[in-house]
Amino acid sequence: MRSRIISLISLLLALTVGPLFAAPTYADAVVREEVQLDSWNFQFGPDSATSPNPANWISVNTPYSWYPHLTSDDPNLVLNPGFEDGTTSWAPNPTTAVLTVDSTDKHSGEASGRITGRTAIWNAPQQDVTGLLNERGQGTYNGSFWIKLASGADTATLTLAVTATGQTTKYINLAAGAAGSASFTQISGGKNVTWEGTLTKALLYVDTKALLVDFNIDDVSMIKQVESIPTSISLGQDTANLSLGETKTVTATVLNQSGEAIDGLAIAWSSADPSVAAISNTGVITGVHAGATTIQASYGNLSAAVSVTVDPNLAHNPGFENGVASWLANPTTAVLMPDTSVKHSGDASGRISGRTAIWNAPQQDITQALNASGQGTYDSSAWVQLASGSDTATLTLAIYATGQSVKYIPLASGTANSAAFTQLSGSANVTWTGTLTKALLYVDTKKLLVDFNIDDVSMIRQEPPQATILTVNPPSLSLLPGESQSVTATVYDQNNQVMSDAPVTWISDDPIIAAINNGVVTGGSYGTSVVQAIYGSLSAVVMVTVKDMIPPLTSDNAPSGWMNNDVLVTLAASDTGSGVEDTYYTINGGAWHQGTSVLIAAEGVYTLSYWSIDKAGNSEAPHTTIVKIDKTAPLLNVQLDRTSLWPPNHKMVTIHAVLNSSDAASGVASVILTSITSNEPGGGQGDIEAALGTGATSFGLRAARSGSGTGRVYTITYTITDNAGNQSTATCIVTVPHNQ
Ligand SMILES: [Ca+2]
Ligand SMILES: [Ca+2]
Ligand SMILES: [Ca+2]
Ligand SMILES: [Ca+2]
Repeated sequence: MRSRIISLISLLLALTVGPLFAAPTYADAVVREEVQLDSWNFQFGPDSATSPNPANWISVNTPYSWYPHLTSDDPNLVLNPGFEDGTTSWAPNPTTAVLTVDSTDKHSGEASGRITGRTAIWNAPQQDVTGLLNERGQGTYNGSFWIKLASGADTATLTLAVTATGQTTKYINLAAGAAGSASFTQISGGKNVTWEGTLTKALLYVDTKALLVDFNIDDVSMIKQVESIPTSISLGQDTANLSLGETKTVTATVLNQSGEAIDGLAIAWSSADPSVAAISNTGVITGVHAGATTIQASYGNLSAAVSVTVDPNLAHNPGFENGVASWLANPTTAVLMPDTSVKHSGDASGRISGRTAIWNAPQQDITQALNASGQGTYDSSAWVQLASGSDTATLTLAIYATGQSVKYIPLASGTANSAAFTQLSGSANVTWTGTLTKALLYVDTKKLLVDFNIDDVSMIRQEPPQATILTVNPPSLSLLPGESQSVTATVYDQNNQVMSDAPVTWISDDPIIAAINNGVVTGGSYGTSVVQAIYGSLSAVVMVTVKDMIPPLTSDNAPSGWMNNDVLVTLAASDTGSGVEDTYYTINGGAWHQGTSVLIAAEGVYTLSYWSIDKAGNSEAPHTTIVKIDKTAPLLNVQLDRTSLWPPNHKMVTIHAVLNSSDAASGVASVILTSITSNEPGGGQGDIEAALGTGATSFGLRAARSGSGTGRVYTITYTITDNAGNQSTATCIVTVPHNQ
C-alpha cells in the first residue's frame, strides 16, 4: 500500500508538480494528505516546519477512487512505521535535532530511524497522526515500538500528545519500558485515547526519560483495539448419533466478527425433545429414547444446532462394521475376530472360534442401553452362519439385578447352518426386579462346538401404542332439524394400527345447531356447527350443516276498502333460518315481478298475489289481497216538483225532490242535502225548513220576497259521495218572482 502511494505521488510530481516546481525533488518534498468526502487532497511543498507559508504549497485533488482508503486494510495509524520509505511522514522535534535513516542498525526491513543531536529528553522522532486518529475516533489504542539506545539504559516511551479545541494538550503514554543499547527491544502497551471537543492535533513520538543519547526506533505502531463482538456459535459438528443411554459432549464456541473464539461466555443449551435426547448445561447429550431431535446452543440472539439421532438398537456395532468394537469373546479363551469374507451385510461379520463349551459366545454388555430403554417387550434378531453342521442358535439376554439370581431370557432363536446366514428372530418380555446391574447379550449354539459368524444383531424395544392420528367419518354432514346421524372417530397408533380402547370426547361448538351425544349428531336450528372429536392432544372435526326447512312469511299493508288515489303496497318478509332471498308478486294473475313495493295507479279492482323464498330455497304459499281504486266522482241529477212559488203570500210551501244518482265503480255511498240558501240577505231566516245533512228529499220554502228586490232565489245543493270517497254536487233553484 505504501509503495502504491509513493508511486502515485511520484507520478503526480512528475506530471503536475514537476513543471511548476522545479526546485524541490521528491526527497525534499513533504506530502500532506487530507481525506475528503470524495477525493484526496495532496499538498506538496517543502518542510512545513521551515516553510509554513501556504503560498509555497501546491494542492492537488485526486479522485478518491484512485486508490483504496488506507484504513481499509491497515489498522496502523503510523505511516512508514519501519522507516522503509526513508523518513517520510516522520520529523524530528524540534528541528534542531536530526532524524535520519539508518540502514545498518535496524530491527526489520532495510532501515530504522535514528535521532541525533538531542538537547532535551523530549527531543524525539515524531509523526502527526491527526487525520487518521480523527477518522478512527476515540477508543483504546495499543502502542508498540522497537528501540535501541546508542549507549546506556533508560526508560523509553511512546507518547501521544492530543490537542483539542479549548483543551490543554493531553499527553497519553501509550507504551513505556526499559530500553538498552545491546539490541532492539520491543516496548508495548495500550491506553484509552479520549478528548473533548474537536481534535485539532495528535502527535506521536518516542523519547527517553533521562538520557540524552541518540537512539534508533523501528516498527512503530498505534492500533485501535477492535471490540470483540459475539457473531456466531460454532459447534464443530452438525449431527450426533447416540445409542440409548449413551452420552456425548458437544463443544460450543462463540466466535467474534473475525472468527476468533471468545472465551468465558455462558452458553444456553436446549433440546427440542428432551424425551429423545437430554442436554446438560455443559453440553453433554444423553440418548434417552429412540428417535431424532435437535440440540440447540444459544448465546443471546446467536444459536447453532446439532441434529441428534438416538439409535433404537440396544446392540452397538451390530453389523461388525467397526471391527469387534463393543463385542468380546466369552470366555476370553475363545477368539472373536471380524470376518470380511463371510458376512451377511456390509463389510464384515463377527466370527468366533476356539469355543470349548456351547456357552462360549460373542457377547456385548448392553447394561447402559437397557437401563435407558427400560423394561418392556423387545423384538430381537441376529444372523448366524455355522462353520459346519446345523444347530439351534439362540440370541440370549442375561440379566443381573440386585438381590436376584441371573435371569436368562431367550430373545430369538432358529436353526443355523453352514450354507448361508439364517435369521434368528423373536419377541420377548424383558423384566427384572430391583436395580439392573448388568445385561449381557450373546449368541451361542445348543450342541455343536463349531465356529460361527454372526451379523446384524438387533434388540429393539416395542414402542407402546401411541395415539398418533385421529380421523372422523364423515368429515361433514347435512341434517334436517331434528334429524340424527352417527359419526365415528378412529384413533391410530404410530404403526397406523387402530387403537380400539381409545374413547374420544365429542364437543359441539354450538349445541343449538348440532347436539352431539354418544357419537350421534342431532340437528337443531338452521346453521353450521363444528363438532370436534378429541383424544389427548389429537382432534378432528365434523362440519355439521343443519338445513332451513321453514319458509319465509310475507305480509302486506294494502288498504281493505275502495281508494280514490294511487295505492302503494309494501310487502314485508321475514324468515326463520337462512333469511329471505327474494319476494315476488303478481297482479291479477299476470307476470311475476320481484320486489316488495307495488304501486297501483289505475282504477280497477286488483288481486295482488305475493310470496317469498328463503336462501335455503323454501318458498311460502302465495298470499293474496284485493286493491280497489275508484277515482271517478258519482253522478247526481235532481228534479224538483216546483221551481217557482207564487203568490208571495208568506206561506211555507213543501217541495219534493227526485234524486237520480249513479256511480260507475265503487257505487253510491250517500246523497245528502247539504245546503239551501237564499239570495236575499236576512230573508232566509225562518224561510227555509230542511233537514240539512240528511238524505231528505222534501223541504219547505217560504213564498216570500223583498218588495224592493228583483225576486227571491233559493239555491238547493245535494252532495253525492261514492264508496271511494269521490264526491260531486248538484244544485237547483226555486224562485219567488217580484211580480208575475
Ligand atoms: Ca525497519
Ligand atoms: Ca455386517
Ligand atoms: Ca327459512
Ligand atoms: Ca266512482
